[in-house]
Amino acid sequence: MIALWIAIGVVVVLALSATIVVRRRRPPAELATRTAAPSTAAPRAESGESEAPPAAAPRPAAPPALRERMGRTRGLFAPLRALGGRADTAAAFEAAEEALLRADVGVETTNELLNELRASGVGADGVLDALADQLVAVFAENADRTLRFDDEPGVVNVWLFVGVNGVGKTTSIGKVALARRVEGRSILLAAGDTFRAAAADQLALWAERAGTEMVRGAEGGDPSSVVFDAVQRARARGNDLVLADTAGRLHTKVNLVEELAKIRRVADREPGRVTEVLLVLDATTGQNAVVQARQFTEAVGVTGVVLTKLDGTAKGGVVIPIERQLGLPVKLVGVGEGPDDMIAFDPESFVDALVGL
Ligand SMILES: Nc1nc2c(ncn2[C@@H]2O[C@H](COP(=O)(O)OP(=O)(O)O)[C@@H](O)[C@H]2O)c(=O)[nH]1
Ligand SMILES: [Mg+2]
Repeated sequence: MIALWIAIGVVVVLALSATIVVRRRRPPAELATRTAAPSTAAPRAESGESEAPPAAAPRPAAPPALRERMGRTRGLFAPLRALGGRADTAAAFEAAEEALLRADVGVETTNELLNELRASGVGADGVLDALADQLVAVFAENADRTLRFDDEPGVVNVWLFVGVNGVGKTTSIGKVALARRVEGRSILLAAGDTFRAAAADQLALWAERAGTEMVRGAEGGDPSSVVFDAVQRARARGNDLVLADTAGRLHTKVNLVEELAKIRRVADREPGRVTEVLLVLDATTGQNAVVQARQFTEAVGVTGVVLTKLDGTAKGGVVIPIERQLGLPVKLVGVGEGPDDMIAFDPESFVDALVGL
């Protein structure tokens, strides 16, 4: 009899907590695009793009929820959450410090955040809430996370994807190409990683998946001329956006930096216009991602970050120093290897997923 009552109790508690979880979930964010000059924008839909009709475009899949994909970072705040108001303030701060460090927020940023929190005089039961507010405030500093797109007629937008080898540049281009096709943009891919033929082959697979054209050069060829040809071709075909892949080797050597600067200059020549330089960073590398972000920001003007592999890592906290120390907005996050595993970075969902209020 007692066992029956316990079973009923467990079912009721589970049902209640499921309702709370469902209620807390926010609608997933779309991949937003900001149009640079809305007042002079030409109507796009009637511009007679040579792409396939909308019916043939890939169908939008529901974006994955960050909370479910955040992997192991999320679990790090469980001990602090479990403390509730029962601990003394010092113990709560200790748990917060441990969670931040293990999430790879980094020593410097962790200390800064906790010092600010201490100065606010918050007690043990308020640490988690105050930390969540503080993190939301960090992200509010870089408020614009939309992907920039210039609607001026005749302009070919170029989004350059830069970053070291293996971080997920090519995969991210594929995912973005699919998402843009879904939005009705007319895209062309540029295989600017000419280091190995396999790099262009990999991009060609994504081009096929996304139903877009791709321009490639010879192995070992000049990446700038590939991007130049892609812009010309895009203009001739009526494509309004070129997604350009680049090689990520030798990032500490001067020649990659020079090469990227040259690609950027060439891509910016009429009718091309570089509207995004997206630095791709691998979340699993933790603090190393911050080092890379610093180097690339100095070398080429980065306009936003794509943080990949947020699934299955405990180092997702690295977005905090990237935003706070470098002032770079994280615009997209990769949460898997599949074509739909890319979502717009939404700070509130991230903080919600992280501290799990
Ligand atoms: N789990 C996971 N794997 C990813 C993600 N993005 C890319 N990858 C994988 O990371 C590896 C390197 O990606 P690639 O695009 O070739 O990197 P690139 O050298 O920068 O172009 C591949 O095996 C991808 O499938 C992601 O968001 N999550
Ligand atoms: Mg690649």
